Amino acid sequence: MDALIVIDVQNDFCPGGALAVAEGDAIIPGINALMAGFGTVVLTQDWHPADHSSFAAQHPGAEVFSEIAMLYGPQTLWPTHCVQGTPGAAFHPGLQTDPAQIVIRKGFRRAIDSYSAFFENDRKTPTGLAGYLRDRGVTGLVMTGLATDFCVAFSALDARALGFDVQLRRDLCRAIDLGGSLGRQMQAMQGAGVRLG
Ligand code: VGL
Ligand code: ZN
Repeated sequence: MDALIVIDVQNDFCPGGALAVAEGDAIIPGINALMAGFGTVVLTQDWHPADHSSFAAQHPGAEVFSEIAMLYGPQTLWPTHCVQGTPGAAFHPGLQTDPAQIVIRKGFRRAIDSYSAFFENDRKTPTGLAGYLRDRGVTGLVMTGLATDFCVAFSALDARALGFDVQLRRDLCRAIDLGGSLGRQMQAMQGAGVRLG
């Protein structure tokens, strides 16, 4: 059985938002149209405390989009985005949320970011989504959402490592593309056996 995974279709990742992805909202009608065909629909929601350590503003003198070393590895510093309970963290109003059975929130611990729907950025703290999917008999995932080269790619790569069949709907994703990140992550996903469609 297949599940539809919809990554971070939130106001802050859409045009006008704090970390806007170009055309981020263009994928919404296509994602909505897919939902009815899946018995399991999962939404993820980037959900940071206001002082989250991935925000450049928490590191005096640090530039937005620069990279720093955290205890768990390199971390890109982002504009303040998706702060818990703010309009920017809400799902885009155009996204259908009623068909989703579960919302996975991630990035809620101040000291650690979480791009993937499966593991935090230490690559080992699980969100619980793998167990949820396995318990429901899900073996294949169709991946959509924002951003292709960060949260979607990390989720797709972790899903492959966990043994799921993964299809990336490139037409239903949009990228940030920071310093060649989109090309690198597309290569990584192809190498890991993510199917592009
Ligand atoms: C994301 C950067 C920071 C994403 C989330 O959803 O791809 N990117 N937080
Ligand atoms: Zn974030």
